[in-house]
Amino acid sequence: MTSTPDAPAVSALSEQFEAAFGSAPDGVWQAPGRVNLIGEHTDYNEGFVLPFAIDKTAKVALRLRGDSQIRLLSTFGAQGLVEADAAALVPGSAKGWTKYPLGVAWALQQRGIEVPGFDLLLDSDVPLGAGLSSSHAIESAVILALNELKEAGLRAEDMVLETQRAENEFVGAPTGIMDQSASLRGSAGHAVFLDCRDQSIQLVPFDAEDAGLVLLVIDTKVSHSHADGGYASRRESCELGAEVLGVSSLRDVGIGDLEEASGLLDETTFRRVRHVVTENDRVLQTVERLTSDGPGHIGLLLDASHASMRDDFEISCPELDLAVDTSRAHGAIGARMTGGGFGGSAIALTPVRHEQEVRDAVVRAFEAAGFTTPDIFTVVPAAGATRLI
Ligand code: GAF
Repeated sequence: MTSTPDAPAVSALSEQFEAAFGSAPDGVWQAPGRVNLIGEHTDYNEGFVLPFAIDKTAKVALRLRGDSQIRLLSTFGAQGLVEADAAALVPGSAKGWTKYPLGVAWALQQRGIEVPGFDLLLDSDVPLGAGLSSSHAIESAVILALNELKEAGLRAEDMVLETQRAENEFVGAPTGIMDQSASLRGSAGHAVFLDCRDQSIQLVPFDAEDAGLVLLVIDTKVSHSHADGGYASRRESCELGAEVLGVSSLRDVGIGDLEEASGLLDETTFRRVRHVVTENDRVLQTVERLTSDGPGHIGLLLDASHASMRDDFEISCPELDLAVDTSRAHGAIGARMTGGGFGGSAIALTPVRHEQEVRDAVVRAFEAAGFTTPDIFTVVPAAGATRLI
């Protein structure tokens, strides 16, 4: 299924840009958020991931300027008009959503691409802080726009690395390459099976509807940030594990090596390593099952992935566990937290006939636990980043 760009909304954004900045944008670009079906915290270990682009997007109307002034505005307006100087961008200096376009401009400059000032208006329906990668949706739309307008000739793989540089060095979040790969390289109706070692991809058909299923996203409303310590400390544990085991990355550790690894690593590091090693294997199994049998046959792998993140990697939280357990108890065939963890969203692969029951049960369970009411919606694999006008 394709998400058809909403033409009136795109013209409205263009008109709003003109009203704010005095003339029409050079164009409007759109990039989606993502859910990850499976393969968590494997990307920065050169492993495997299986995310897909979702039918929720960030749109940017953008026009290059003849000077070095950058002016940034959003339709949700929390920060008002933010100004910066393209010739003096400093990592760590920006705030809120403006970190992402400024980070991309800075990263391109580090690559030797001259980025002048620009005016930018952002509109986005990717929920913020929900673990659906609203930040990479903005970065992907902006890098696509600047790459095109500057005729920089970057390939998708290069744009993936430059948005990673923006996140790692400008924003200060030590994230990998999964989210922007899904956003930039996603395809309607498909999950993106990505080998993070060489960025090769295989598009794997994922049609839940055809299998009588829906993929529910349960946004727990527990907001998280990858610039907080939890994500970084997991990454450090993986690096330590690889160093002690004498490999360049945990990609080179197989399930058969785990027994020996348990004697070499401290208990916590071993559990972190075990998560990554078994998660890589689950991604491969999921791809195999999707290809041979379809989405109705991956439920147990999703469940096992969640258990591994909860118990070995320790990145779940009570709200995510409750969303997963309640979904399973009310008919979902598999459920797991998705994304970096410590909050954000869970996904629940649910037979259509149980969809309402799962939705109601999760809302009731959150109420009974005294948690904030979650947002629950369905997603389908949608197209990757593109220019709209
Ligand atoms: C976040 C990061 F941005 C990704 O790179 C990835 O590590 C993910 O957490 C965990 O799988 O979304």
